[in-house]
Amino acid sequence: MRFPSFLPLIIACCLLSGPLAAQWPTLRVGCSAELDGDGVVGMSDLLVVLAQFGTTCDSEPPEDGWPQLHITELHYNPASAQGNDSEYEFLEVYNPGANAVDLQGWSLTEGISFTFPQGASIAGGAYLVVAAMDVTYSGLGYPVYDWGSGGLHNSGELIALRSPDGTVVESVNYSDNGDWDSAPDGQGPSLERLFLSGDPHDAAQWSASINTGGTPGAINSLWVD
Ligand SMILES: [Ca+2]
Ligand SMILES: [Ca+2]
Ligand SMILES: [Ca+2]
Repeated sequence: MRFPSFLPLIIACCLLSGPLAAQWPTLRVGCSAELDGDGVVGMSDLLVVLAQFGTTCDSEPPEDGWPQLHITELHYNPASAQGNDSEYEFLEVYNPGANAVDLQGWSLTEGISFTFPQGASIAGGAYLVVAAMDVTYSGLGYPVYDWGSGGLHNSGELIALRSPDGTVVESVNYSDNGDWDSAPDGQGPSLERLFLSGDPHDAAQWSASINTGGTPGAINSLWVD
């Protein structure tokens, strides 16, 4: 029979709430185990631990909130002359902050499904690329990750960047019609962000790159911010 790994904790709970509690000396030490705010390390703190048993601790938002990262480029329909979508599609993420951001547990969802692995990070002021095939863009001086299966729809779709607790830090519902520039839809350029203020769902924030294949891992060709 296999006992749960937290069994010793339950036994400790029972002992501390029983006769042993009366004999337990009251010590004044650094109280990192004082979890429920009543000023005493006791049974109620153990219950707090049990209630959160098995959860990971890296999904809590930092005190000043999740850093604002941006989706700055989408190459959703590379031209046939460049190659197949399954080899050349990418999206770009930009960190406008001064500090590096640990990306472990961050994810891209909706249109594609990708979670950044342990050790992933983006430096302050830097770009990274998540691609349909990482080898297409690797070795070019910026971090590249492979999103695995699936791809970016040629007619547009919703893409979301989420922090480790699932908060949508940024999303864009790009398109190839209406007010959206249609040139990125198979004519060669990527779809590039022009500026960061305002709503990323607004077509006015985006334009076709002046470069065939876009500007992966680098500032966008028509950047006006
Ligand atoms: Ca595509
Ligand atoms: Ca294509
Ligand atoms: Ca770029």
